[in-house]
Amino acid sequence: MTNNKYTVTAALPYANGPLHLGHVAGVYLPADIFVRFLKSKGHDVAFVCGSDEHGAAITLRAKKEGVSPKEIVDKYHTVLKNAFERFDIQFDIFHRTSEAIHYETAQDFFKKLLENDHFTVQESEQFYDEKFEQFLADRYVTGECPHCHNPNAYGDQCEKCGASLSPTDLINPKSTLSGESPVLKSTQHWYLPMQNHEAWLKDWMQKGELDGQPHHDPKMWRNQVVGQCMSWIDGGLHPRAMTRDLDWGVPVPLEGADGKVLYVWLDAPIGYISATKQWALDNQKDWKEYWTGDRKLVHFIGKDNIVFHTIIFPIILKAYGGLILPDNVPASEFLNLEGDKFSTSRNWAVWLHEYLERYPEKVDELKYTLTAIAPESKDAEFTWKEFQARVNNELADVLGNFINRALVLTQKYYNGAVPPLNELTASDKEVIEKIKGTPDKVADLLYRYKIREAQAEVMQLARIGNKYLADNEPWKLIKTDENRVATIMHIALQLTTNLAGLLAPFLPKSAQQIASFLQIDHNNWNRLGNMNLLAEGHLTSKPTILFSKIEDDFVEKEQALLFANKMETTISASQEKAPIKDDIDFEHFTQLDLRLAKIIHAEKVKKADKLLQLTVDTGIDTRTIVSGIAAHYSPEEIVGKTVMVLLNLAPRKIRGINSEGMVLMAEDAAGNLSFMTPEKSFNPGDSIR
Ligand code: B3M
Ligand code: ZN
Repeated sequence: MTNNKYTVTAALPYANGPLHLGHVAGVYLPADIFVRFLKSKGHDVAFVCGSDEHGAAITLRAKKEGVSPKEIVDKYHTVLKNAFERFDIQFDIFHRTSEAIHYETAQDFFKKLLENDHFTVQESEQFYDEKFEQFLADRYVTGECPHCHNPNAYGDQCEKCGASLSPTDLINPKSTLSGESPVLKSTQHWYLPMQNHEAWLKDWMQKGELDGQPHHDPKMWRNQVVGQCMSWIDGGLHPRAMTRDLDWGVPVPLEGADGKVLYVWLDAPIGYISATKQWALDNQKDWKEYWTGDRKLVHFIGKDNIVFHTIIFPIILKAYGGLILPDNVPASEFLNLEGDKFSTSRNWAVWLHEYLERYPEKVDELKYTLTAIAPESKDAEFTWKEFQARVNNELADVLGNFINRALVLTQKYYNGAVPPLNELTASDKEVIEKIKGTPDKVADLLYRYKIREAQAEVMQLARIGNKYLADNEPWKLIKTDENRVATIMHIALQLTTNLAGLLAPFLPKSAQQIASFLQIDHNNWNRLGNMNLLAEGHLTSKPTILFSKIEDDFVEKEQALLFANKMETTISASQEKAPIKDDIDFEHFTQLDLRLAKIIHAEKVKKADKLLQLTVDTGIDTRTIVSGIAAHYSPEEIVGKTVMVLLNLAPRKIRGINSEGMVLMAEDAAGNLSFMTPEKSFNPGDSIR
């Protein structure tokens, strides 16, 4: 066994809403399993997490709810903390980045990096809302996407075509604060020149070396993590602003920097360190032991946080000096739900706290299912049918059935006492070999962050136990060969005891129940793989049923709830119309040349899954228009349609195609699009007024 020391972090959830199963399956559950295993192996481990309480995600939620950011983070920090506790995720500390110790730590990082010339100062033009007298972070600017013309694109990204944007790319940008057009104003920020770190980052990521010394085994990293990180590096790293003009966040600790705060992705990862500091204070430890020396640092995150944990934070840690860099960043892919992506805005989610309110007694059932389908290397799908199958066919029919039989028969034949082990058959020896070999196999998988496979190996041992009893039928043999039954039951009980220890990281509550049936302490991994965990004569107690089956009406109820929530959200969203834009005068309107046109050809735009290239007959000419409707229409089905177009929109290059005009579409609350087609058979070139 390695005696490595570990500091394990789990991505700090934004304190702007509850957790859904996708968050749990991808980050918090695998991290908790890994840490429980390490502690059971006797490793020195610190497991830190906490609420991420700054950034636009928080202030936008506060604005939406008409309360202060502080009220938002106080509310959701409590919701998050309670949900983790009830789901039995055992952080050593669940801290929060609005605490003073975090401000001090983050400001210390900023000052030290500044003093050591790791920042450059740059003036830049940034959108400013004159009514609110506030600079606008990217998410505070919305406008029309220049690529797909989505009218509600954000300043950093268009959620419809996926394009990453800068606020100045938007057509007709608006401030989300006042709804008015923002002005560009010069502002000063401190930038991290990431390009200066490309060389060592490449060696670190590709060779596992740091400053010419071996640091970690790059083969242990998940391909998608290295791939995403290297594509960023190969694409060329650029200076990145590490401060923002916001009134909510860690203030920049400099004279004359009023109104400026640290960029949330500078401050949040430092939250892992401030959480460790607080935990060390609470437990009379030295926090530096957990961030220096030969300790392994492991960050459990979702894939949308990879570059922050493999490029930006490592640069900050290295620039600060004397601190360890991640030994591994096991990032997960995404979990989808019943055929669609989890979506907070469409309320397409199973919220953890709501599940726990409905089924407080089914924590391990959910843990088992989410681990069994975990999106470790590719996106995965949660369905209530899958949940029912995993619980009924595996937990109840295999694991629960085996444990129950082993203990009930021991009560029945031996009043609970462990019988002697007599002469062994070949099949006995095979089972004993499996008992001896499984713990190391599971441990090796866990050390390599293959948590889903590790759980499957444990379940395989339960399957072997179940089959062993079914094949040997001690309930029949007991009438004719008591010696043989004693051996069978002895082996079954040793297998049960090994299972209790093996299950402990994955299904802690169930493992504890099994241990209480056996009257043993099960949390010591290094004792596993033995046939002497229970002495002959040791008294076990009467078992209870571990897992009750999930009936069909459970599945139907949950599915109905999901669709009802979505419908409710869609309806309420449809009632929430976008605010009417500012008045324009008549001559402005007359400048718009709106006509009917016929689509005479359509084709997909290469490498742009949202765009179609249309050829339209305008009655005056034939021209090309690029339109963001590929997710809604196929090229074949729209040729011949008469549609509304804006002819005199200045031509724009979109993905290298010269687009002359815009096809006008209606869009509903759920984001569906429809052409505006005349109800009479008008012709191309006919005007619209
Ligand atoms: N708050 C989670 C997210 O991007 C983000 C993680 C911070 S870890 C330092 O959803
Ligand atoms: Zn777009």
